[in-house]
Amino acid sequence: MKLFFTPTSPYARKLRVLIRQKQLQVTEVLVNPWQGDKLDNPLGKIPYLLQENPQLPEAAQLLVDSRVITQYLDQQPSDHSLLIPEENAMRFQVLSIEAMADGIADATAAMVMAMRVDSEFASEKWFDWQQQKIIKTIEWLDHQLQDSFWLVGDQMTVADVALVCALDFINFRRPDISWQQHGPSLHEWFDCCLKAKHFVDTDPRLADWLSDKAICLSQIPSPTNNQASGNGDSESTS
Ligand SMILES: N[C@@H](CCC(=O)N[C@@H](CS)C(=O)NCC(=O)O)C(=O)O
Repeated sequence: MKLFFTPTSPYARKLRVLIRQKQLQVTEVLVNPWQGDKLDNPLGKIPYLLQENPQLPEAAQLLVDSRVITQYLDQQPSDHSLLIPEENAMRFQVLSIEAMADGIADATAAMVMAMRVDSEFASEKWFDWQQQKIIKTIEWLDHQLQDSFWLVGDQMTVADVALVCALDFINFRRPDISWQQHGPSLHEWFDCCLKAKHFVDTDPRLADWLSDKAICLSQIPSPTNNQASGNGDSESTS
């Protein structure tokens, strides 16, 4: 299996934490959609996963969107417990919180993008609208932490992983958004979670270091990838 990612993407980080947590055998391939790397995902987005299972038709080997990929990875054989519970009520609660966390990352990425392009769409009102999505979701999630350390149930799930990645993405790209004021319990919880090894190892601030270490798309011999170039992340919005 190969996961195609950029080190600054909160969606990819969620998957990379999950891979480490479950000790799955996945090759992480560093790509840069903004610098012309040719991607298998027709949407031109990362992360995406290639299963490399010769028993499957080629089209079925490609998995796109991190929320599809979390479910796929969680179902892979592992000695570690599931990060998406099987019981329906908890399962959908976890998936819903994962979607909220990704929504926080979407709103943050949209603001980063808007600041980089000259867009009349990106008025002050539009920025406020994006920030309100983030703040209201954080306030809502802050209430979820009242009874237990984890967001759902009594062990870590994809909901926790996704939210830590999304909140750290705000800190990384929009540190001026003081989300901590709107989620004091979440703030304390976040600081504690962030110290865990898998989050430290996937810190987007390590991107420069990582680009030397990770496998680059341009180094993989494949006829479909022969136009690949570069691995920097200077243009990335994520
Ligand atoms: N919903 C998608 C979002 C993925 C996404 O937006 N990825 C960004 C990087 S963080 C991307 O590839 N952007 C390039 C583009 O949109 O062209 C997921 O969860 O995988």
